[in-house]
Amino acid sequence: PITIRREDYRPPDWQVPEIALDFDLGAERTRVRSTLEVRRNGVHDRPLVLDAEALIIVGVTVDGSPVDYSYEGDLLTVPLAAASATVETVVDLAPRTNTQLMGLYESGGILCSQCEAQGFRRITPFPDRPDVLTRYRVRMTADRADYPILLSNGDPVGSGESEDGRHWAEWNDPFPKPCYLFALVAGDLVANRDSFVTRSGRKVDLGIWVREPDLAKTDHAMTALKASMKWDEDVYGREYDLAVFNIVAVSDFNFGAMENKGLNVFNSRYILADADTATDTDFDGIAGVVAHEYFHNWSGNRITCRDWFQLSLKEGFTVFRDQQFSADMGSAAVKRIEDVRMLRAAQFPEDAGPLAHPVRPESYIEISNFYTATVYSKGAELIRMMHTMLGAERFRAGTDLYFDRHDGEAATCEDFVRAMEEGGGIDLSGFRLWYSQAGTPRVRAALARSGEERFILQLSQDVPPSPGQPEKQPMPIPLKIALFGEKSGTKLDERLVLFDGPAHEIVFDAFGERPILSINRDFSAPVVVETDRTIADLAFLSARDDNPFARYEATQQLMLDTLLSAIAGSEADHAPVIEAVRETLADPALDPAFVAEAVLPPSEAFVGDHMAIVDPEAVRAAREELRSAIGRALEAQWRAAYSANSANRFEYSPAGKGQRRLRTVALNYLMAAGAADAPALAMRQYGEADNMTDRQGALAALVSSDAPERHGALAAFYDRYRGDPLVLDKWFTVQALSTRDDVLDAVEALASHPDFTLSNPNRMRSLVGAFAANQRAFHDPSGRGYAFLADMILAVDRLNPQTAARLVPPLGRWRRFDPARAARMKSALERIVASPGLSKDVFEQVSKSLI
Ligand code: HT7
Ligand code: ZN
Repeated sequence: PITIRREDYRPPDWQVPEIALDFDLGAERTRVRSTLEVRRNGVHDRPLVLDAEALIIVGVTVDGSPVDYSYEGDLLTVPLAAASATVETVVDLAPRTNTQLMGLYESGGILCSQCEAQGFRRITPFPDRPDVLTRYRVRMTADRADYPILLSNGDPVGSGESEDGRHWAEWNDPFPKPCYLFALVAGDLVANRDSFVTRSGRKVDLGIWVREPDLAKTDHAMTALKASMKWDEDVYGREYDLAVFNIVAVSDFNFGAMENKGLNVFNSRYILADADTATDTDFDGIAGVVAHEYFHNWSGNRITCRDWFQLSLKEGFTVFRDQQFSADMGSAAVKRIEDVRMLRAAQFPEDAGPLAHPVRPESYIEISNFYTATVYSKGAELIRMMHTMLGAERFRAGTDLYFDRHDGEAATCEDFVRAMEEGGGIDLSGFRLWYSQAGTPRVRAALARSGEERFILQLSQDVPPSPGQPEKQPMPIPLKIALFGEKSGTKLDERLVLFDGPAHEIVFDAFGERPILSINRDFSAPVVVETDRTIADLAFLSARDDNPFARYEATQQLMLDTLLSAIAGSEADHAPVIEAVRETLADPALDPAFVAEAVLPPSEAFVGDHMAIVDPEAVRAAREELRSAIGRALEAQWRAAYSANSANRFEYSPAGKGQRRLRTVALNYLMAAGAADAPALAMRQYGEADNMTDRQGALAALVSSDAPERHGALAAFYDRYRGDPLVLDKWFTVQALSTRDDVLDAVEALASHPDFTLSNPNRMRSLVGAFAANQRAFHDPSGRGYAFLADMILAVDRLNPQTAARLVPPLGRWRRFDPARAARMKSALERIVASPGLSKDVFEQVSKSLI
């Protein structure tokens, strides 16, 4: 396969200012007639080369005359002598057999498109690259009974009847866009309709389109959409620009959602919600993804990417924007904790493994493999660091300049940084390194007395090597720090330190008492911090730090240190953790949502990430022992927390969410304590729940236990929800994530369950993706977990290479495990790479994982 390199970028040979698309739609066969106005870009004599993948070419004409074209290796080459021409292509495709879910495909009887990153070439021949901006006019003709609704980008401009029960509709998008933002949907859909009046007084018609039985589950998404539209006006001064904004939900989708201009297409899991079927996490996810896709209208659509190496320009910035939105809509502290937990769970391991790449990658084989936690979440952290260094007002001056200067363009990460420098008044020369250098910096911080009068904070950093980058330069790291007096408990100092060399010292005059260091407050930089703080220091901060994130972090560090020393064979002293949890539970000033986060021990994977060689059994045992000790020591407190947070009426509100979360955390601690009545309590919670959060929480607690009730609860859940695919996904996931010893058997059996299918990405991930995230079960010493995943990857690859490739990273972590496991993981990878007919998606991930 060919490697594409950032340094090889050159502008397109031909621009396409206009396109007229005419679709004769059918699930078995769709005919696409495409009329391109093309214009030579610069002085050259190269032919027009159009990307065209898996298309049946019916005909090609230039200015109305047939032409001698060639179609080889996914490229359609059309000789053109003049500086401009009208090129018409006619092609056929078969949406029903398109299992890749890229291009035009069928999902639950709906015809829908997915073009990012390179799906448009599977619909019609076109220069499929984001720096070709085109105005689209789209006409669709389809059977009226099967496809009564015909949607595309922009505004509807006409519709009518055709012969034989067919009808047509025409849409026009006045904004030039790259072809990855093209969308088409045809189906039997109904809409939740609403409207939004923009700050300049324009009315926008909003529609969320779903299949009729799902209509009642769309109100939350609509509320989130309107809140997003208002928020983007208030916080970034960005107004929506078309008269119509439509969203369509489909069941088969490779990703979360897609920001096509004026016609977002969503994975139904990010639209459909009601109390009976969606958890609070689902509700939050819906609001976040609806906001994310809406915000792309400016950060991505009005200003798009010059090439795919610039992907984080739109994705990092838009993730940052959706994180800010969610923080403003609920608890900012809890949102930050969740975002950091995600970053550490997905991005830190990626940055430390064989697939590590910079936020702006230098090369790729298959761009779909670069929709990664690094490009998205670390990319968002880069924007956040600029926000931290500039402050809200100057950051806004920077984004205003960026939006004004580049509106209507295909821009680069460099353009964004330059706008921040000029608009915000800051020199970011050194900061650019964050875009080009992979790896998570490790910061060491030590605070020591120097003579009678002073304290010195010594900082040092190093950035580990990563593939292709053996030597690293020090990064500019903005660290929010504070010092607290050990005796007085008061804050003695607080500042933002920009630490940009290999080492740095900050001198503080004496305070009359020993200061305790609070560092990387709010997680101001995406780094790993190691300090010389004692257990007592961490306990102090856990109870008294006034920065909620730092307070959470201190408790986590306390738990992590306790777990690591137990794993290392020391006599486990659980007392400081128990006391910290006791204090957190007893603090009336704390919000239950925060408490629920702070009292949970770090995940098994996170603990493993802190070991030289991961020992999944030892991690599981130490963590379960700690949970059980906390459960037993604080049984009375857990009972009290359980009762105090057992509200009996569902309300989706920050307070309601926090109470439900803490309630189930308390239930889990009672289970861990071995309380005799805990399974009955879980069963009662399951039976009496008026919402999915409580029901799923109780089910998960039972499924991980030996309680005989677990079978009944699983069966009841299945019977109740077997007709609801999104809820059935939860049934698979809860079993794949169980902490029981028989998970592997259960997962293998579930893979043959009649409701399991590889062709639906949600269902496949609900079992296989969840299982691969269950550290203890996946890393079963027999290697059966690895063999199972390899079989799944190979089977999925035949249908949907993108989805298959996303399953590879857990196997790629072989260097982190003991030689026996590493050998089995490697041999699973070798078996995959030796398989005939492998996609380039899976090939890239597996071959890079073996190096
Ligand atoms: N911009 C969207 C990316 C996306 C995607 C990428 C690869 C394959 C399928 C896909 N569907 C959507 C999603 C987003 O970040 O908003
Ligand atoms: Zn996005």
